[in-house]
Amino acid sequence: STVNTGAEIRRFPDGFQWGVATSSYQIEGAWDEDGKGPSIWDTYAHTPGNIHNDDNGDVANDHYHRHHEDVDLMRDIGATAYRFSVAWPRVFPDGAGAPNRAGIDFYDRLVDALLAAGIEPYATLYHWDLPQTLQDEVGGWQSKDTAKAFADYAGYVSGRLGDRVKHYFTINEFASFVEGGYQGVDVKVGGDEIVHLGAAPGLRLSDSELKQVRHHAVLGHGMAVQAIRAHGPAGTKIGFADNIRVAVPTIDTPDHVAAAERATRARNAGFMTVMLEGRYTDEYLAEAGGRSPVFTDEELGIIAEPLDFVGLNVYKPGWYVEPSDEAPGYRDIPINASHPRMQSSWHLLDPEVLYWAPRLVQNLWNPPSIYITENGCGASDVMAHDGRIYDSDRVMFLRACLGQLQRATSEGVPVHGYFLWSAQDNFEWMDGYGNRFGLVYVDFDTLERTPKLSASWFREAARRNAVV
Ligand code: GBH
Repeated sequence: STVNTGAEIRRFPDGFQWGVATSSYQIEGAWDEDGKGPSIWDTYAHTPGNIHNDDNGDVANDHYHRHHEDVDLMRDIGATAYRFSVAWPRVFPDGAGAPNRAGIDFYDRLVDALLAAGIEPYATLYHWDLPQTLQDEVGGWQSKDTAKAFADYAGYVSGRLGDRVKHYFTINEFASFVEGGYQGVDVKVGGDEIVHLGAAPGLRLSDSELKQVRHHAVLGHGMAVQAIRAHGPAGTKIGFADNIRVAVPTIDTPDHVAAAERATRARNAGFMTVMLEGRYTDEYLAEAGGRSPVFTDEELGIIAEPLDFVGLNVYKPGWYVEPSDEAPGYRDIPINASHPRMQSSWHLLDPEVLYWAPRLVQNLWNPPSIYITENGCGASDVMAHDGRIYDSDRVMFLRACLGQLQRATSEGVPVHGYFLWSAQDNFEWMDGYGNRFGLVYVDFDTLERTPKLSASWFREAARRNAVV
């Protein structure tokens, strides 16, 4: 008699992509080689005091020179897809003007290597490494000129790679580079000492000014979608990869789920909601004095250019909500101190967010297709036994998260792929090399790569297209 093992029951739909993800600044290194211009992250990380241990991405994983080895590793891990980002200042050293042939040639070689290994390339066009020239000359995303330059660059890349790259994500995590880079937060660290946490370019704009930056970012997204459709071959598929803030209901009943939908729509008003609805909510327009953003109806149309898919970076619940009879129809639930976390200070643990994120997005906006463009966790590693690298917490995390994602697909939510962050340990922004997210361990002295226990788990899950 046959026994239904978990793997037989907990299968994903046929054709589901088992991907891994990285970004240019976090792995490439070669920061000033072959004509690449500096990015705001080069500048930010070269400024003492911004990054843990004053680490930087000058060498990082040296992926620029080791991409063949890295593609082999991805194939060994069983990845069917790879989400990488193109470094804008490699392709346009000054952000605009003449393209740098050697820069685009690198991605050309990478894409060929991926296809030869049977791995589908998915390209992200902006993962935060803005050309420094655009920051210096027009104030980066504070100016509409940056949105225009982004669209020109996106059109050029899709024209050059479009015969082989069929899927593009315009922008990665709007809130992370807009809120982090253009405002940041002051945090109390013991006693009265206050530390400013941020991201490149490290500005401190007002709430009202920030709304204009958000507007230029979503406008840049929409203009890039149009440019890719104009320059790439017919059938090219386009979306964004956003870190949606997910309101998680504590009870799965219609009134609680409706409250979570209202809350999720409201808290994503400056990014996902306007990109998928083509209008700013009245509540959002009234925020911060109501004078910003300044925009036209034509721009709203561009921002809401129809998409082929929505990409969601999902690590943690945004927060929890319950219904309320008073406006806005939901109430935030405080999170108590003993709620479990993963290694990163921000990383609240709730695997169910991999179920709720796509389900709420489907209920609210019903996109044709959804990808989980990032999920994963920072973790320490144990190398104690037989020279092998053990990361049992990551295995726990992945199995639980993918179990919830499988639950969503089994209920008909159209999720067509999952990209694990990350293919390898890499430069984790403000944490430098002090926080490891990889399926593959990287020794940052020798740059030797070694797959972890979690890589064995991923390979088997991908092979069976199921939670194992
Ligand atoms: C993603 O960023 C990035 O796309 C990727 O480059 C990065 O390496 C990866 O995840 C792992 O961190 O409001 O509590 O969420 C996520 C980075 C976004 C995490 C902003 C912290 C702010 C605190 N972050 N977030 S919170």
